[in-house]
Amino acid sequence: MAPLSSLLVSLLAASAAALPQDLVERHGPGHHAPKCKPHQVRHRKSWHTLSNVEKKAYLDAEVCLMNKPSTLHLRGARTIFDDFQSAHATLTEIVHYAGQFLPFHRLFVWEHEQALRRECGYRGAHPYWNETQDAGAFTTSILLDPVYGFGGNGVGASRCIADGPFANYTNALGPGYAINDHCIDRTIQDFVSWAAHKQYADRCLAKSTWLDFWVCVEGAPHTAGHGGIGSQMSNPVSSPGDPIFYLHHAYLDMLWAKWQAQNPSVRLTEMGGKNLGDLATEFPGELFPTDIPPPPGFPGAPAPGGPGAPVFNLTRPWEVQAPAILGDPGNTTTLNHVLQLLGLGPDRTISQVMNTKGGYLCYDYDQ
Ligand SMILES: *[C@@H]1O[C@H](CO)[C@@H](O)[C@H](O)[C@H]1NC(C)=O
Ligand SMILES: *[C@@H]1O[C@H](CO)[C@@H](O)[C@H](O)[C@H]1NC(C)=O
Ligand SMILES: *[C@@H]1O[C@H](CO)[C@@H](O)[C@H](O)[C@H]1NC(C)=O
Ligand SMILES: *[C@@H]1O[C@H](CO)[C@@H](O)[C@H](O)[C@H]1NC(C)=O
Ligand SMILES: [Cu+2]
Repeated sequence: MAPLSSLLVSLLAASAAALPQDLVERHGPGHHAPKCKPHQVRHRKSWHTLSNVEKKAYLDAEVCLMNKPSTLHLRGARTIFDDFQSAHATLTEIVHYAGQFLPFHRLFVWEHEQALRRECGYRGAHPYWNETQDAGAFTTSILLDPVYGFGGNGVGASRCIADGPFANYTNALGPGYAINDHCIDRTIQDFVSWAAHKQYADRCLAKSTWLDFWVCVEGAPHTAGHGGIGSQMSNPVSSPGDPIFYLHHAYLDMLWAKWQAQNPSVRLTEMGGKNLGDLATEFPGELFPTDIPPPPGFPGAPAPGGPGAPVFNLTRPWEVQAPAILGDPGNTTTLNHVLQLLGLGPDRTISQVMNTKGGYLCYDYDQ
């Protein structure tokens, strides 16, 4: 009985063009992916609510990734931590300002969690940084605790971080595409971090379509975390050199999951947007909010090119091959789009990462 009914289900599914997710699951690159069972769902929590023991376990596992030799030998990488940063650099052009922005970073953070667990014995779920709580005041966030956190702001002209578990790490890559030894650096800008305020996150959560939501999130909430921490974190290419990157992107992923949960029957399959990312050009949204003024005491966003505005060299060097667009050849991102990981984990289609507990992925959030 069971084999017959499952055969019927497969036949029905195969003939239904309306079920691309099922087709991709059975024929796509991840058809051997284990299913997520309810008792296996890992619950991701805000960093601010973790116990010191939980914080230490996460930080120790990240230090462990920084001490493990590279397994993929991606461009410039010496450690597994570097492999992640290097993959992000190589893929930068196609995974930002494009429809796959949130899906790619969802999978990227998931594989980071997998690596912490597989390589370093981490047993928890990936935490996220509830940034609304620290908006306008990143400098005093408990995230930057020297013992139970990521260490503080950069100091001196080099902007190297001077305390915390990552103080002595030597990044092999960055800024940008450069292969270049340097410290983990930070230049926290509280006026930029104001864009992490709840009113900007809520504005995104109130959007009714995927296109409006994605563009909104890649604007203010995304910009606030990167620009608010500054230095390496604000570089679109090499930002995963600062481990805060992973808590920032888990936060944006939480916003997406929260938005999806408001209308799952539509939003678990709603995709679209430009298929060809091209960094700073033709982004359909605004990168820093201008419609809600910051409170008194905050000078607002730095003028483009003015003092305080970061300057990046985003020219891809000749030895970094332009990443290909795989799975959906048109101009619009679809559920068939293949999210490339360059070996960090198996490539996945967007349809496979739409639901955080839908099969391949297996986690949820505390909000
Ligand atoms: C996140 O921060 C907001 C304040 O901006 C707070 O209301 C909310 O409870 C926090 N969420 C969690 C899960 O701690
Ligand atoms: C970093 O190096 C300094 C100087 O050698 C040392 O005092 C400090 O304990 C080191 N920190 C870590 C987290 O290894
Ligand atoms: C920017 O990076 C490219 C590729 O690495 C390099 O050829 C170029 O000289 C750099 N430009 C500046 C202004 O540093
Ligand atoms: C895709 O975009 C390119 C460049 O803008 C354009 O020439 C082409 O006609 C578009 N193709 C489709 C199918 O819309
Ligand atoms: Cu990114």
